[in-house]
Amino acid sequence: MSRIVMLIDLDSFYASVEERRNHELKGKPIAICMFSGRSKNSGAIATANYPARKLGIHSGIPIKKAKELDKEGVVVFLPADRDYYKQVSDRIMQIYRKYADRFEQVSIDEAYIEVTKRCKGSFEKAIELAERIRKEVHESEGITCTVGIGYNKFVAKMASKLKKPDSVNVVDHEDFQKLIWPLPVKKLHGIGEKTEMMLKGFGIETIEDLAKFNLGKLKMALGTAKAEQFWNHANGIDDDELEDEDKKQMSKLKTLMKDSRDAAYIFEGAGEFAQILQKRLDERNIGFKSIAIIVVTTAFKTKTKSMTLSHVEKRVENVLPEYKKLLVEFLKENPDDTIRRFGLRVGNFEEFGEQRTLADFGK
Ligand code: DCP
Ligand code: MG
Repeated sequence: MSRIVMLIDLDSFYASVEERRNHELKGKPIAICMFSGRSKNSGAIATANYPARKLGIHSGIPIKKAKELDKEGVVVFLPADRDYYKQVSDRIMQIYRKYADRFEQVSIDEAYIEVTKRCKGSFEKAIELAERIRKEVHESEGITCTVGIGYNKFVAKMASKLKKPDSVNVVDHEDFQKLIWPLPVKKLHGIGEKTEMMLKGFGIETIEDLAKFNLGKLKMALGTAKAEQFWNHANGIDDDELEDEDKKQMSKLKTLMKDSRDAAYIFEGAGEFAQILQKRLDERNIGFKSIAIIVVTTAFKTKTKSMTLSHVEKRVENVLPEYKKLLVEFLKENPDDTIRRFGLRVGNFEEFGEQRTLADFGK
């Protein structure tokens, strides 16, 4: 039975919500602005709907530049209303949860759901389910989404990227080489400009070139962790599981490329986990008072080692040394365990909200 994972990404999310909230906006080009408050037009575009994207307006560009691109003055510029978008997002995530064996929210408008059991390993059933979810989201919130379906998280993500907006796209085992291999290597999720240049230096132009490239050489250029990740992905391999999280704690785990007791090796992915957790904490505007490492041993036993902090911490990267200490102590205390999966957890949350100090507002 094949594993089946979906990545569901809402289309031009903030802009779609605004369009739905105010029917007069329907069909017009819309850009959502994150004003910095320094001067009238300072800040960046959070997102733009597809008609505005045709004019070259997209997330990340300065508001000033977006207004220059809007030569005919047809674009509607709106301030971002994140609290409202968050409420819509929370309701939509509840819809996904109903159908998921496992659920992992990645951002305000993106989530993975594992549906292997629910769809009994059938991609046809998964397509039906995806259409049902899309219908429910559209009926209840009036917005569209794109569902990528694959046999792991990476393939699902690629499937969604290939067919935005408003659609369902499947990449199954047979399709992978046909659909993914011909793409330029920069289309591989996670590859930025620098890595792309480096890969081009090796003559790697397509994802197929990367998949067939010598892994040893790649490791020397990119470091072991990155090289293995990109090379595996190029070959359609990804055994990352969905991290279900409840309201009280959240974690990020990954299977190591090889089982190990070497603390430095095991800890290599920790910086990336910290960034992922930080994004989730920031979205909920919460800090944490306890941290833990989670390990799954070669014998598939899950064990944790935790500690309570003396204060509410906002930034996961600040406590990376504490996580490392927990790992070193764990290895000392468990001399017979070899580690297969490793991850970080944060918990014991406190909301910021009104508790912000005056200093926070002065920034
Ligand atoms: N966002 C932001 N700043 C960015 C990128 C995104 O504030 N630099 C916000 C606005 C988006 C939302 O996050 O609506 C989701 O991001 P996506 O990358 O999924 O972009 P969209 O949903 O807007 O568009 P797409 O249809 O490409 O998914
Ligand atoms: Mg989106």
